[in-house]
Amino acid sequence: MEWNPDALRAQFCHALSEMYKTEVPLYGNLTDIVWEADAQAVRANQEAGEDILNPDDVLPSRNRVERHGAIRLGTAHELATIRRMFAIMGMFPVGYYDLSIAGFPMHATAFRPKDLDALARHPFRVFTTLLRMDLLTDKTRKLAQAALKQRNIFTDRLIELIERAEKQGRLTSSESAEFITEGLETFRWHSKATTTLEEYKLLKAEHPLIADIVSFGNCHINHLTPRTIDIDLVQKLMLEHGMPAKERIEGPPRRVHPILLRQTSFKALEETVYFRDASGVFIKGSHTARFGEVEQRGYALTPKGRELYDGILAQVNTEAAKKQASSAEYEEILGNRFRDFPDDLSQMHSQRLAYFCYRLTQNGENLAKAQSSSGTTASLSQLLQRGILEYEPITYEDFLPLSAGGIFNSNLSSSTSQSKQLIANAGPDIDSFQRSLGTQITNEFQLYERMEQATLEDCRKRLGIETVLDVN
Ligand code: OOG
Ligand code: NI
Repeated sequence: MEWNPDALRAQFCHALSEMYKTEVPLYGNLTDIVWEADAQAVRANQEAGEDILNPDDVLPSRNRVERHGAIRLGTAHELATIRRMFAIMGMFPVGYYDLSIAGFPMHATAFRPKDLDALARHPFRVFTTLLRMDLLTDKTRKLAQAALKQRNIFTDRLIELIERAEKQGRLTSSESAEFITEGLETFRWHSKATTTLEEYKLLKAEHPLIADIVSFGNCHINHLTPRTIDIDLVQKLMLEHGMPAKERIEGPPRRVHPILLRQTSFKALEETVYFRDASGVFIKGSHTARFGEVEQRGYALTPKGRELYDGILAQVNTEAAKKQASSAEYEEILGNRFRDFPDDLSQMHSQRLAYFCYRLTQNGENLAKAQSSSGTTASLSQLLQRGILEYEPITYEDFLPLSAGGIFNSNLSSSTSQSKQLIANAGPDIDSFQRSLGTQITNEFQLYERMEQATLEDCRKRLGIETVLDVN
């Protein structure tokens, strides 16, 4: 088969998903539940006479295979190498996430395809976290550095294949197959820790995620996330199947016009891990890190829309904390407060809360053919009012791990007070992240903005209009 990065990404994602199913069988059950929920949602839609005859209209093929994963890395070299590995699969760093706001000594980016075509072919993304050595206490940093120095999370053959792909711009089909098998080794679970039980406990006392990053020989995938069109139904089915589901769905409430991201998961499993004791003998212990998650994606918000979202969520959390709300009460507060976020496309468009793709209506197509508007100037609102253009929201392709406004009470209970202080005083450090990465991160807002502008520019050209006014 002809080599192309999109096909390689799709195959890699599939192989990773199959591997994770054998490692965490509950994840396999979760993907079955997602299929069931999506089928039910489509049926319910059809029965309600919603005029959706083709399930693929609601469920484009990309949804059915869509996954995101998450990994946590320890060193700049690991991050830079992962960047090279993902680039071969057409995945690039988009967005910077400062996790110190939630009390984690980590920051992150997401590797994902950037353009609409590639996203439509396969939207695999990996949320990739880097440990921040500057936010560790001296003792923990020394321990972490010593453990990380000894490990190599990439096989030698994978490095050869990466170099080959970089040099030649492609891999043969047998090399691609090897790239997948070798690449999986970076993400595979190992039940033997590389640290002693004593070291593990020290790391864990400072923050459980430090122990998760430092104590193993590679960067095991810690969850995979299929996408659904009805997350409320998935949550219900998870509970019915007796899965250890989280109490409630994170993110915005259910809406007619969904925004950003709603997520739920089953809780991380406690797994047996073998640690060496001081005399080098393996002893039994346990570690809790791996889980399964599900998400429903909505529309990408502009910085203005995001600010509104963050502000409302902050109010929700303050109110819920004051009332010590149960999850049912939280749901109610969420619903009430989110009335301030218009659930109406034309409002979201006119207030510039979300990003949109523009296209010609049938009327617009006719005008384009006739070239009757050639050389004129028109405003965007005129073109919309006259039914020449129409718009459709752009899907949010990024993450919402801990939206700034959503954090009201950082969960630092397991941190020592010195490290707590270090993390609390930290701010984002995108420069250091980019230095470690060895490249610039693409700003996600700019990416959506450019997508929007490109569709408008395409319409303008086809209509032969000179300029389109009042765009923003
Ligand atoms: C962060 C994972 C973030 C999501 O869906 O927001 C993420 C972590 O590694 O703990 O996957
Ligand atoms: Ni996730």
